[in-house]
Amino acid sequence: MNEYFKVPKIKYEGPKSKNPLAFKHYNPTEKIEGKTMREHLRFGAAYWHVMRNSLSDPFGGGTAQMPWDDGSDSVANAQKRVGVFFEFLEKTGIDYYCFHDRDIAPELGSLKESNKALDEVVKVFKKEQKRTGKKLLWGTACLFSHARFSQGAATSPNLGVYTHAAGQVKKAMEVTKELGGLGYTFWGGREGYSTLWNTDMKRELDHLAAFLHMAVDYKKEIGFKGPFYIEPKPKEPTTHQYDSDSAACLNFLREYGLLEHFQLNIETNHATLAGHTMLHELTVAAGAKRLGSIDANCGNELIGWDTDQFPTNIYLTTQVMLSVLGMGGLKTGGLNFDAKRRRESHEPIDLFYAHIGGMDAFARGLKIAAAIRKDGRLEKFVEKRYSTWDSPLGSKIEKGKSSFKELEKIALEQSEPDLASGRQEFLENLINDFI
Ligand code: XUL
Ligand code: CO
Repeated sequence: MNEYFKVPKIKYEGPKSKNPLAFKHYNPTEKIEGKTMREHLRFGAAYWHVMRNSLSDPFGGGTAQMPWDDGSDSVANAQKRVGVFFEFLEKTGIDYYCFHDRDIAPELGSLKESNKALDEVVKVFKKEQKRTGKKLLWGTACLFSHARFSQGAATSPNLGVYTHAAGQVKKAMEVTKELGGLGYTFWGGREGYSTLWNTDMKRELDHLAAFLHMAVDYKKEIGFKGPFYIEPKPKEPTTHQYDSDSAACLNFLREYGLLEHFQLNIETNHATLAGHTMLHELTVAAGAKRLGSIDANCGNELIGWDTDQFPTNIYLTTQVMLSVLGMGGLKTGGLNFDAKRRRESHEPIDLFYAHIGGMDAFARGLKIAAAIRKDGRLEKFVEKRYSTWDSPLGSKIEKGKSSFKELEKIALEQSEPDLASGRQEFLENLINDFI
């Protein structure tokens, strides 16, 4: 078998190791809260970034060295990439992966030809999955790169584009199922607008909902059991994207009777583009019992676009893992590194440094989050902050059984409430004790 990366299998060597090609914190078999790190973290690699991202930017072409890739659109080239990718998964010890249909196989002259090419490449994925035990976390369709989608796919003003998108998603769902995919993601790359002068927003949203209802119907028809995920993002590429944040997605799903069929896939850089913290987005999703999966990355907050960087911030990973542990762990979802190297990091080995760093950052976040939970002071503080509600009147209100009349009567008689401090600084210091 060919070996494309001149790198050994990455092992756990512990915090004292100076080896940059070793894990210092991610010890897959180490148990935390009764589960191994591997079971908690469920790392995924993004095919589009690992195998297809040339690292180009608006001012210059790709820099990434990909000696295995002949640069052609041939099926043979696409098939060869699969072997390279699985070597990467094996060497990093990443158990899951995600793809767009057009990352793994070329888009050819017609949907028919593209579908045929996809089938040829999927055969190689099947073989490689069997050989290595790696699993597909989720599949998706690329409804944003081709020029036909420049004005949207499921929200296109053009019916022909809409039908093409439907045909493409149908096929992407089929191959996801064939590969035993655990979920299927919808990221509405071009579902939004550049200007409202040319846009019938209500009509576009109705069309999007009809599209997703057809996807739900087809999912039932083919017996695909995994969840559908919607991935919020507020802008880029469009000026305003309909799935702008967790709350907007939940509202859309609720309004169109889709909520029971969807969960959210939350991505850090999308959260910050929306003007939210990742913790906010996770908390909104988890509150609605809709936190399904995570696109693990971060952005450069000094610039206003999606930089898709590898997560190295321990505060961030701690918050993510507190959310994940708090909801009882990821079920079908995982931590998918939707992250790319900087354009300057063009050597294949940089892919390893990037993923090792992200995995170690999440392993530390997991250990820290578990320690904060074990300590219990943070949780107890929050519980206590609401303790006035743990009373007959509080529970009456929470059950929707009180009234303004009743509350006014109490308010007129009671003395000024004794409000306790929110103790933000105290809590920030407490968290720092664990980091
Ligand atoms: C784009 C993005 C996508 C989705 C899948 O910002 O995050 O790659 O994750 O389509
Ligand atoms: Co993403």
